[in-house]
Amino acid sequence: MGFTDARSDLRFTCVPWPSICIRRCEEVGSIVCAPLAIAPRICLASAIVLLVPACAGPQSALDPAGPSAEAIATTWWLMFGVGAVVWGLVVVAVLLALRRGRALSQAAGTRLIVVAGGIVPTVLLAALLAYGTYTSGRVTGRDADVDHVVRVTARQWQWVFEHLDDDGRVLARSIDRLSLPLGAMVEFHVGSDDVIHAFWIPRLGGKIDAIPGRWNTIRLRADQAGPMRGQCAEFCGLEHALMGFDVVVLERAQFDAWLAGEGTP
Ligand SMILES: [Cu+2]
Repeated sequence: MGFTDARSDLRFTCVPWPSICIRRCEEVGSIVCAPLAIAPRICLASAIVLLVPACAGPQSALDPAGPSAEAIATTWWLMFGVGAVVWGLVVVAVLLALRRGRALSQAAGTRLIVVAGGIVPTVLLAALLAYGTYTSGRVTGRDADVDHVVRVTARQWQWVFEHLDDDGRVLARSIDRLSLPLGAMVEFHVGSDDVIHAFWIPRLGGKIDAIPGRWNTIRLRADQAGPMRGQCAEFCGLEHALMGFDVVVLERAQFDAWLAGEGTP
């Protein structure tokens, strides 16, 4: 079932509703032609992808609880917005081209390719690169003053957290449960006993690799005491999916009491 467009000499195949009817197939009435049916399906798939997982929860990078995660989430939404606008413009351009049903002149085609295919993407990507570079300082906490230091050691299949004093002595130690002081910038020294893992608390910031024989550093701050979870973000073996940990954010006095062995988080 279908028809051949007289002007373009293209053969169109007809498919049934539901879809938007851009052109009419005379043989079967109000149905859409196959080349155009893809647009609403992409819309539906995009809506499902956006709505099903939601954007909140103890392990959501889009539910930030600190400055680093805030910078990442803002960048993500900015890129999503720009991508959505570009996608919408491309769909509109395709629909307009199909409705017109005739080719552009050589000069207009060249101009379109240079502007839409060269200048616009270059400007947009350069702007996003500049913004990403500008926010990278916030993401890693590079210039922040440090209030507390935690040594993080990953191993199959555990996270060991050691809270250090100014001389590097261990004040408190916990496994698969990380206690943090509310509103304090914490510097994490991240290493591994065996294979490469990755330390990641999505609500607080980006991930950083835990590499045997090396200590990587990242600074994160928790500004909310809400539920939080961390997860190994590097496939490290068969039990990788179970290599998560709880994050407990305590008021400073509570945290100090816990650190001194007077409380239990
Ligand atoms: Cu791991």
